[in-house]
Amino acid sequence: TDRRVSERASLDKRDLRRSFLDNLLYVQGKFPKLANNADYYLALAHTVRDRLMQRWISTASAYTSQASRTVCYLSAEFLMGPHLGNNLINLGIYDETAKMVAELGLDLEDLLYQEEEPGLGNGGLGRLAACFIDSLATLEVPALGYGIRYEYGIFHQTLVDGWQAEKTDKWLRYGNPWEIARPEWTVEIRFGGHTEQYVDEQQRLRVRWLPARVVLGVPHDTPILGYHVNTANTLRLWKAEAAESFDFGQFNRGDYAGAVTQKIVSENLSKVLYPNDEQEAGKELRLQQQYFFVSASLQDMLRILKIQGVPVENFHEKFAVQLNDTHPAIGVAELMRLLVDEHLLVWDTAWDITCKSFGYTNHTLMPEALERWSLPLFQRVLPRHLEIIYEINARFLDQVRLRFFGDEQRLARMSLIDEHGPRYVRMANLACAGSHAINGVADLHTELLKQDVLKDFYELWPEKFSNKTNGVTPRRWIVLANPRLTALISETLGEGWIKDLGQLRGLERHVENADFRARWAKVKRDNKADLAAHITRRLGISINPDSIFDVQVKRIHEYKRQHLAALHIIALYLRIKANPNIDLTPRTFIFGGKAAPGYFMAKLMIKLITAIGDVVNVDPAVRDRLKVVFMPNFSVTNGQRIYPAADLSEQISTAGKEASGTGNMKFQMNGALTIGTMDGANIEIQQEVGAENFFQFGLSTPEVYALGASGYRPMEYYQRSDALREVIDLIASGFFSRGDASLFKPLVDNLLYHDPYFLLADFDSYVACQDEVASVYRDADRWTRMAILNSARSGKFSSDRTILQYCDEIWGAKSVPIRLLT
Ligand code: 26Y
Repeated sequence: TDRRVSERASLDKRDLRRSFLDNLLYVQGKFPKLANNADYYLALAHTVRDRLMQRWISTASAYTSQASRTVCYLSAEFLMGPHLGNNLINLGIYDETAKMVAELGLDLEDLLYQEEEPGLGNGGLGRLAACFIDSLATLEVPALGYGIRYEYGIFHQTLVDGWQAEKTDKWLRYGNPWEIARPEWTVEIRFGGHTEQYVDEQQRLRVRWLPARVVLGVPHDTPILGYHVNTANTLRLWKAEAAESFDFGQFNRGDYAGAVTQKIVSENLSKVLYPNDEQEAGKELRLQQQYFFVSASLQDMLRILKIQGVPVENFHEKFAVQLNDTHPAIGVAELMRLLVDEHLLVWDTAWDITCKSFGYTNHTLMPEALERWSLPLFQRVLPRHLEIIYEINARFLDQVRLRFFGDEQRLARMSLIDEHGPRYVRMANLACAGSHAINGVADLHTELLKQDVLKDFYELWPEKFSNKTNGVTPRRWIVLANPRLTALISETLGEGWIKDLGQLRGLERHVENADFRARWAKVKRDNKADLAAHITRRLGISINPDSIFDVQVKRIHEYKRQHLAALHIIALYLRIKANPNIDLTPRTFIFGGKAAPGYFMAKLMIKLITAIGDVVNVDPAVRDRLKVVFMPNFSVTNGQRIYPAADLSEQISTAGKEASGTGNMKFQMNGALTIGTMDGANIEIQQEVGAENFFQFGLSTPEVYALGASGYRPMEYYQRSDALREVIDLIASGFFSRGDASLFKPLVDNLLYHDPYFLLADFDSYVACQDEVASVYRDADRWTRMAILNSARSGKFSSDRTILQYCDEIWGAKSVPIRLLT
């Protein structure tokens, strides 16, 4: 048996092949003649999984025996993307495996595309969590990601007549080879009911929570392997199940249907990811989801503490618990409940432990995204937590009262309870009060938090605030997504850059080397040809790979201003119509992104883009100088095809609205130039690459604020700019909607009479900047130099850098190298 174990862990090509065929037989129950690509994918996934096990076990064993601090990243979303390719890269067997399957007549890429990606997130926040756990493992930091195992991830987007349509994401349909259920570590999570006071044996007054129902949380673990290290950390996602013992009463009374209904209600908890981002919905099930995974995770930490024989008083020494936005902020009240009600600690000790454990990351400046729960709803779901929040609030406001004597308005603003009108629990205030560290996700964002959204908290506790500019993992976003660029960079610099992205600076020395530039340009050209072929295959649109690939992929939002890009396309179209022989640099506009299903304006923005494409792509007068493509179902998988093929990265949010952006970094690493506003991390990208290598336009944040304060009248911009007026008039006329002038009226009227995101104010500046882009692109060599410098100077935006800062400045966590157990 020893030999079997080592063979199943061996990275040798012959053993890989033997395991692969073995798994096809013993896991899939197929022989090669009958097997399809889905079978081969699963056989390969199991082959790779076998090779993770030894690392995973060795890691778990090392963490159990050592007293090192563990990072617990609490996030309602983990947008992981497919695991197989990433694990092959991190194990260092990608090329070997490609050869091995090729010898069997298979194409590794085809097998990789069989994997249904776990889309357990909406966008930036969920993908950031995924990049962070990759970096934590690569940096060998003990860490657990805690979240929800949604049965349905983010919906699958299709286009029907140019409108978004949603389909459920049945990602678990064919099973999930990457997870292992751990039913032995199931926990109970309580909901509803009421509380009562009692006196314990020591004559102390205590509170007992008598819940109305109990749901089980069953952990499902996925190994997260670091790059070329033995560390395999764990992503632990909770699945909700019915507590059997609870329906038995009903069952025995003959209420079979009632018992089954109870089961369904319980299992609904982890059924579906809410597809809204940046727009608070206040749904009861969502609060239940949040409490469900947070309570399960904190109970799990207490279990681990107990195994290790660490007293609960030392909780904060063992764990650094990070709140990914306010979605898990109920954890502050839950840890207090666990420590005070269940572990019988005195309040002050429990509060000290809680504050030392939690850190809070804010991801938004948009008021409509700040989570709050109506008091009656909160009371109904979490009666004990409401009492605890009242107690936290009373003590907290006492502190504020002393510091800011007589400032009643400040008290009202800082209170954990919003009492203007109907009352709400404010989750950001709870997160701030219960955390020792509060951070934003880019320099500008953190400054705006301090000056605006969290100003009162900053004035009370300036020392708690810091910035942690976001980053993304170069393993997935360069090595896996862009093998051509990876080969070129590694031939030029060696492979050190993959773990130390600052080394990309070494490319600067090659900018003046014409041969290097030619190779660089060829990589981009080949990537563009691949994407063009993909688009033609899937959408039937022919694409010129020598045109500028001008790309905007991200969630659809008014503040992200995809419709500003749409206005620019129409302006170019109008130039062609006015002057058919105009010498225009050919462009392919590529859009992708999902709209929240209930967000009418975002869905109308998608329709506008597809409607423009329907006209421009077929008008013979355009002569292929413009193409507009909306790629359906933007996802991690599709992103991996798109970023490597982009020339121009559109980062055009209204200044002061995008907390950071992370797509901007993925484009930059892959050698795209950015056209962007001075918003989020764009500012830091420009600082790194230099203003001469960045296309900047638009109002700055102070200018946006000033214009808003002075009474912005978008109509004046419409009247003043001929180009803008013609564009708006053409949409309003029904030209893009087969004469139906009413279709885009809500969008047009919103721009003319409100324009809350200042599109019209930024239009002229955007178009002028785009003209500059077109003229620079004509000098291919100049463009390539700029592209190389963009990649060369992207080192700052590795999530490894971000995570090292969190470790040093917030978590106090250190790397623990893992020795393989044999
Ligand atoms: C409350 C609920 C409706 C909600 C659900 C998801 C609210 C917000 C979200 C997601 C927010 C999000 O993805 N924010 C993005 O986080 C990125 C990572 O920090 C930033 O780069 C990006 O600017 C920000 O919009």
